[in-house]
Amino acid sequence: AQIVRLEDYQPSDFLIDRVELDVRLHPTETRVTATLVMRPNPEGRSDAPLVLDGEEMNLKAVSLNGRTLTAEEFEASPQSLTIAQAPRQPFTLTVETELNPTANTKLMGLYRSSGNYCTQCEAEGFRRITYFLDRPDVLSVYNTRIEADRDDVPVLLGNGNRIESGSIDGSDRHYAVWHDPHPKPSYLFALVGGRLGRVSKTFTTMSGREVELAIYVEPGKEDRADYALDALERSMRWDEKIFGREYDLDVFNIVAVSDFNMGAMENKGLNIFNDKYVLASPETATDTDYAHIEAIIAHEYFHNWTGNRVTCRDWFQLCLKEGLTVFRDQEFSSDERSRPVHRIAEVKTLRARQFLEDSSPLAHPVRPTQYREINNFYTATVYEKGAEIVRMLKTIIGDDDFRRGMDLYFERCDGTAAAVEDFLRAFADVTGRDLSHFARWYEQSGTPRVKVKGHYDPDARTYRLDLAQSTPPTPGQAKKEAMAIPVALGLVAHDGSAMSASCDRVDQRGVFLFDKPEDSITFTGVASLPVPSLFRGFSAPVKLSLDLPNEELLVLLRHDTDSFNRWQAAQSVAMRLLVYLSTGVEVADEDIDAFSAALCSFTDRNAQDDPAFAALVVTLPSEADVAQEIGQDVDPDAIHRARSEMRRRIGQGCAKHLQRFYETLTVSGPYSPDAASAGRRALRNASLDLLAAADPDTGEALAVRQLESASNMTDRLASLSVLTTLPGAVREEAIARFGDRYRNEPLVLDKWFTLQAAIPEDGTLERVKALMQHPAFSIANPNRVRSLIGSFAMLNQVQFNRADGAGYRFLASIVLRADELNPQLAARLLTAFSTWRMMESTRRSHAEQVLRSIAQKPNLSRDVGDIVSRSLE
Ligand code: HT7
Ligand code: ZN
Repeated sequence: AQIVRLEDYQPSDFLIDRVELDVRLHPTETRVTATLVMRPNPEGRSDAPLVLDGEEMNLKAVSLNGRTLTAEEFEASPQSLTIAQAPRQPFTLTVETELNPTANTKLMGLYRSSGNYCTQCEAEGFRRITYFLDRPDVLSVYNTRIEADRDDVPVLLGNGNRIESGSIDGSDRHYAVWHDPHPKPSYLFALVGGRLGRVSKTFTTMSGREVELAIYVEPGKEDRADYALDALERSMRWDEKIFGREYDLDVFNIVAVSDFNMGAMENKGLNIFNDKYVLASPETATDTDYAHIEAIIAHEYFHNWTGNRVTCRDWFQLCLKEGLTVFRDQEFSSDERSRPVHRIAEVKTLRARQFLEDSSPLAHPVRPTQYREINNFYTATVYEKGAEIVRMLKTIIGDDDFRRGMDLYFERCDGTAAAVEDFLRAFADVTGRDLSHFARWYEQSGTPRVKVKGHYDPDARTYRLDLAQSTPPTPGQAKKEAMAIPVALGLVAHDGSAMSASCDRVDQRGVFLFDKPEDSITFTGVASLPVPSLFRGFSAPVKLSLDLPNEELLVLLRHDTDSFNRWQAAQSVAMRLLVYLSTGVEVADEDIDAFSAALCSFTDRNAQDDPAFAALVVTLPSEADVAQEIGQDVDPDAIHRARSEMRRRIGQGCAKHLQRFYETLTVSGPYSPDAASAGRRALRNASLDLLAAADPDTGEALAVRQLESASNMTDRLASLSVLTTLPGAVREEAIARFGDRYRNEPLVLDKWFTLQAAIPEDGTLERVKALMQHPAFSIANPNRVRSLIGSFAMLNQVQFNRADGAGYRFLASIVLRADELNPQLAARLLTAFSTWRMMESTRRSHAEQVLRSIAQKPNLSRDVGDIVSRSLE
């Protein structure tokens, strides 16, 4: 397959200033007439033919400046439309095509979901609607006329503002015309037609303009959109306050659909969402669901400035909009909720997904330099590591300069398709700093390792830190350079008393910029042996190796002023014990008891004031985290046994405290998803989990009682989750009753699929196969496939990685089936194999065999072909 390279970027030879789109919706024969007002690009080649992109296009007619072209004047295939002798002056090209939205199972372009029509154009879906210059640096003003049957499709939505609507005389059809005044790339185009319920409210912007906010959902589910609508309003207010960004149209519409490849899409003025990230009620959604809805509503809204007003020059610049927008949504959630708790959640995800990717055959830079299939680059690296780069920039230059740099970036780049260089230039210009070394974060893949050793000199009262950095080789990058790493740090006295140490290499914000392979810094005025607290707030996406003994880590857990590092200290001790237990290194009982005792007293001190934080501290690293830490010859069964044993020991050691939390942290009154109530539920349910690990009979009784009496999905699902760890008739009965109770709630059944797919027992593969026959399951629906099959492959370490290879063979069979319908979905499932090289040899050879057998299949999609070949490299 053809490889697209960053170094080959050329401006488009033609531009499209205006697009008039006439779409006549029909289930199988939708007619699209595109009238494109075009001109040669002064920056393009002067003798180039006009080549428009297409995919599965069915051309009906083409005319130039009103004259129908003869067959000799153009060349058309399903993939392209070429006019060799295009005019050298402005011209109008009119192209008519026909599509079949019902047969579109790829969910790219125009397709149907539950009978409604919707579109998904990012990255290259617009070419499935009409022939076009389908690239993000071609910006056009769109007018869209949508026509459909009035009874079947009463709601017609497009980008921008609605300027006209009406009936078509003498027929049962109606139409609406939408005008979007903001020039945009084709990937931000959207339309929706369907039978939909609506909730709305008016928002007054900071300059006093009134904007109508509306969310469209399946009729009857309107009340489940209230929280999303509220989150939208809060996001708009926050972007005004924090970044000075105001909304720029008269309406902002969101539509929830049940078949969607990703979370949501930021189409200008018409966001389309996976319904999972809109619909919420206490009966159907957990606290985590509410938090995700809030974050994704904010994320898509924030794209209005970071992505839409300033868009990307080419798809290599994807992090310019995605990394920056993730950073913005993280900041929003931190301001709306608890900043330390949110930071820990971000880092957990980053490590679980991005660090894993960075150490796998699929590792790539935040700004990749080549791709075969762009859909495979919507990755944790582009999104989450991309956000970490923006955060590091802010850490290095400080809050005020960061805001000044953002303002300059918006001022300079508004209405343009920009590159990462434009972004960095704004910050270099406002600060006078040279950011060329920092820019390496966009180019170099792999997670840097920072090794640190501390040396205390009691006579000189100095403390020296020796630092060394290195980054392991990744595909295509054998040799690595040193990175510019901001290290936020401090020293902690063993008894927690304040330390008045100072170091001239550390700035007034407590940050040392470590930008050489090796360096040393010395603190003076250090009265006693300190414990170093490094990478406070996780100031850089690196792996730290600093061999502090457990007792010193527990000093940090007790006394560090940095919340993130308090949590990190507990995780580091837990990880050390889990790795030892998993790999046969002897662990003294006293070490586990000391850790357990430290956890008891820590949670005891924090349970009432900050239960959400305490819940994170008592939660052990996952089995996948431990596998990643071990890194080679991984035996998932040994890790599972080790983690179960640790949970049991901590549950026993802390039983009294846990029981007390369980009894006292109840939340009274009607359910509210606010962070304080969610925090109480989180610690209470974490306590239940550990109590059940320590004493299955008591745990089972408590969980059954909670399942029956719970007044919200958070508590109900948590108790069912605990029961899934306790094999037997009670569990099976509980699973069956839950499935029956929610048989008409697909989003709840997704949770039910996930819990069962994650059961770490031998029967799970058969259970998953049986659940594929459940009436609610469909291989064509991404949410169902991800919750059942994706969870099995990504969450169930022991069963996916079965020693007999059956888990791998099963996933391969599903990937091949899914690939025929929806290649994007299939390719994402296949990334579960990215850990195969770290497994022990039997599993490794099963995985390799399965990957090779997939690679040999004829007619693989480009998406799956790309992932399988990179996984084997
Ligand atoms: N910008 C959006 C990406 C997206 C997408 C990409 C490929 C295929 C389908 C897709 N749906 C949405 C979502 C976002 O990050 O905001
Ligand atoms: Zn995004």
